[in-house]
Formats: sequence, structure tokens, C-alpha cells
Amino acid sequence: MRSLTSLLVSALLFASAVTPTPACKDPIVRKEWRTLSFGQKQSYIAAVKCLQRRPSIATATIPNAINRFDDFQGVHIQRTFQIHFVGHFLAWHRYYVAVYEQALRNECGYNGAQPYWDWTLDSSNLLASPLWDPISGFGGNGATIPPDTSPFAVPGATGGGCICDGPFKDFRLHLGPGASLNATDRCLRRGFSPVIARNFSSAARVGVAMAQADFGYFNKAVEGETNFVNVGIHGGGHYSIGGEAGDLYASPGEPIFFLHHANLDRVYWQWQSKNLPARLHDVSGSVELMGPITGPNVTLAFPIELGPLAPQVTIRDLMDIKGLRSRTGVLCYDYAKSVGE
Ligand SMILES: [Cu+2]
Repeated sequence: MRSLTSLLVSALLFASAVTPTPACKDPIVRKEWRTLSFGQKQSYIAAVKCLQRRPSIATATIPNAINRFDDFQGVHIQRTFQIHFVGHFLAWHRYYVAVYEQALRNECGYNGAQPYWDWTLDSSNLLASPLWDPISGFGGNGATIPPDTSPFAVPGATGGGCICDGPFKDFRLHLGPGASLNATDRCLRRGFSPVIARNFSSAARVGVAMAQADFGYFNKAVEGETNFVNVGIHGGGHYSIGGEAGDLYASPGEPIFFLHHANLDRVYWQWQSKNLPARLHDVSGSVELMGPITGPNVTLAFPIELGPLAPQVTIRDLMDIKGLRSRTGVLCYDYAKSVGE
């Protein structure tokens, strides 16, 4: 009689024979925005505009979503309190950006990867960033409106009104601002803050995050706090653009959101890559928004949900951007070096 061990071995061999492990052989490569050719920049922007024309598939849960771009913004608005200041903040946004990238590719014929915005290159001179070019980029600052005098005003903010030029000048948002999912028809606002960029988007700030010894501290260095004393490198990207990008709920209404979050994801991957054997498995942090440190923590088995955008996965599936190396994972992309790296 065959031993139990040999039965198990043959069962496992059989299982792997009938369910071949999908491999990530040819990851798409995400590049820094300014390293793209003019044509590559144009095709990325054209694909985003295509997503903004394609009909929503999420109206069952987001009734006022009109197009596919709205679907992404709506899901972020709905889940804001479940996906920020939690242990799965980076995993959730990693998946979210990857699903957006796939939508651009699968639904809009885009054949590149999601570009990233290395804001350290613009930290000391935000206004000179090539991202704001009206022809080859995303257009510039919002029109100047009376400054926000509330205690929640972004330090050093300028502009604040509708953007005045570039490919998204006439673009309309249909959800937000804030937590609202009511039907609306809004322009894209920006309020550049060079002060925020200088303070929070610097290479030194990235260095602080990179130096953290475990995921919990790394995540804290990235997300910072809910004040302007320390917005973290996450808040740095958001509040230096301001306007829609500075809206905790509705920020994916700013197309640059996805370049900013791709860069955060790149920093996360660089941090993981310093010690992959440990950091492909290291996750911690609260399940609930700013939950008590004694409360439940996320684990690799924690579910990551994007509602109507994509199937539910777990944090484990998202730990490796070149997925499936560890026979689990849903991702298959890589990062090209930034300028001067
Ligand atoms: Cu977010």
C-alpha cells in the first residue's frame, strides 16, 4: 500500500499539473512621466480620456456614475473610511492603480504601463514640473479664487479654482466633492502648494520612509498624520496639487492621482525590495481607520475589495508586483528607474 506521504505527493503533483501556475514572465514597465516620449504621453492621456467616455459599469452601487473614470472615483469615495490610515492602505491602493492600468489597456487600447510621478524631482520647484505642460502634460494650476481661510486650508495653497488649460480643461466630474455620491457636474480644480511640495515631497522624506525597519513604521512614514504638520509623502503628493487631489474622498477625480499613487507604490516596492524574503510577508496595522493599537491588525489573509471594479483578493495576492513568484498574486508589472537614479 502506498504511504500517505506518497499519496499526498502525487496529489500535489497532479494538482500542479492540472492548474498550471500562471507566470509573470513579461511584466509591463511603469516609467517616470518625464522619461516618456511625447507620443507615449499623448497615448496615455488619450486612454484616460477614453475611460472618461466609456459607460459606467457600476451604476448598481454608484447610480450617478456616468463613465468608467467615475466608477473608479466612486469606489474610492464609498470606501474612503475603510482604506486610509489602516494597515492595508498601500495594498488597497496598489490593487486600485493596477486595475485602473488594466482598464486603460483592456478597454481603451493603451499599450503602455501606468506612468508614475516622481515628485522628488519637483519638490524644490513644483511650478516648473513638466506635468503641468498644457500640450504634453496635464495642464496647470486652477484659476485664482479667494483663499480658503478655514482651519483646514492647505498651507501655501494658490489657485484653487477650475483648471485653465490642458487636456482636462473641459473635463467634468459627476461625483463628489467629499463623500457625496449625488449627481453633480463639476470642473477639475487645482490649488498648487509649493510649500507642501518642498516640505513633504523631498528625497529626504522618502529616505526617512525607506529607513524604517518594518512595515508598520514604513506605512506610518508614508501616510503621516491627519494634520498639516506631517502629511507624509502620501499627503505631499495630494496637497501639493490641491483642489480635487486634496479631497480625501474624491481625489481620484484628478487624473494625476494615479501617477502619484504609482510613485507611492514604487517607493513601497523599493522598500520591500531591500529585503524581499521578509518584506513579501510583512504587513501590519489596524483593520479600522486609525483603530486602537490594541485592536485587530490586518494579516496576509485580509480581503481587499474594489466592489464592482475587480474581484476580491487578499493582501497576500498583492505583496509581489511581479506576482505569482510565490504562486500567489494577481499583479505583473515592474518599475523603471527614475531620472538620476
Ligand atoms: Cu486613497
